[in-house]
Amino acid sequence: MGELYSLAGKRVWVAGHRGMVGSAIVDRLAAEDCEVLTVGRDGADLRRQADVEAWMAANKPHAVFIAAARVGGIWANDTRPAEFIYENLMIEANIVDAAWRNGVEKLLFLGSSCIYPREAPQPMTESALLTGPLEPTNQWYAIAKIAGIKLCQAYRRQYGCDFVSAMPTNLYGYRDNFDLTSSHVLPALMAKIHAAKAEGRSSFEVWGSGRPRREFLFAADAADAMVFLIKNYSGEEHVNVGTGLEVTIRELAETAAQVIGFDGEIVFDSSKPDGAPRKLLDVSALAGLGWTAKTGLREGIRLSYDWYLEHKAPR
Ligand code: GFB
Repeated sequence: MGELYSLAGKRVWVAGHRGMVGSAIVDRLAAEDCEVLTVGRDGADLRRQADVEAWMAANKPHAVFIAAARVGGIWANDTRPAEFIYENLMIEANIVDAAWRNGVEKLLFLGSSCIYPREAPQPMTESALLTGPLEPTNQWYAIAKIAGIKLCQAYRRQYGCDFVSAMPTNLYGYRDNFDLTSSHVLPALMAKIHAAKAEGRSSFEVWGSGRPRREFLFAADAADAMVFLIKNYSGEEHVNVGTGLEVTIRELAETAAQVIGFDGEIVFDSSKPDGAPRKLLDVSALAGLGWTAKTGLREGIRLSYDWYLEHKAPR
């Protein structure tokens, strides 16, 4: 089936180009015949409507990826609720509205699998949205991202905008955030295992019980899925983006330790929250469109850890 939308010869803005997903999308777009536009905070504060309107009017992108967001792991989400709901609402509202005003042909909004109810039947289909209470630790971010989906749907209905939404699962990869207070689990484990190994310690700490299950998609694969969707999908409903595979946090820690080459013990810190017990995505809608993930977890951890060693590991 031919592409619904071609990027050839187009100006494509990647909002959030410095982040893990945004930078992966910029890397992936190198294979497309398009002009990639980016803007730093000094050029436009995406939380400020006037900044976004001025930049959009001056640069007139044909297509937009909203990969800009205030993101973080369970601890950051649970302890900084105002930042997570305010900044994400402002960024998405400013960009979606300015995109409409400036005639953007195609926009893809990135959300997260935390938008689904804590007890949603697993694996979670797109139709599970808003069918039950959210996971408390990330309800603020989830509400903002649900609003983003609704923004794209509303502008499609009222103004005919071809704006679509993608809901990726937990992501990891190059240029991830390895700060232990704000990061997601996998980069945190890599940093902690690396430190334990380097310091000759006999154990490393894992938050919670180790029993929650999570799905992990390598960021470069996620970027490929986003480019695939902006070209091949046009519809109101958001699309799940993941691998359809899950592991327990204990299995994840054991795998990361094997890849990194550390055979010490895991110490579980039960004072930290487990968060959602599971949040496995049903990825059959995306598969039906013609895309499936390529990078397995062990290979992705190896690639990510090699990047960490080269760019982030303490010397
Ligand atoms: O990745 P994570 O922070 O976010 O935590 P969520 C996943 C699981 O890993 C939780 C456990 O059960 C954590 O308790 N975990 C174990 C750790 N050790 C660590 C550690 O050292 N650091 C961290 N961060 N976790 C996020 C949402 O939920 O998922 C975000 O809060 C976003 O908004 C993201 O949706 C994709 O998977 O629990």
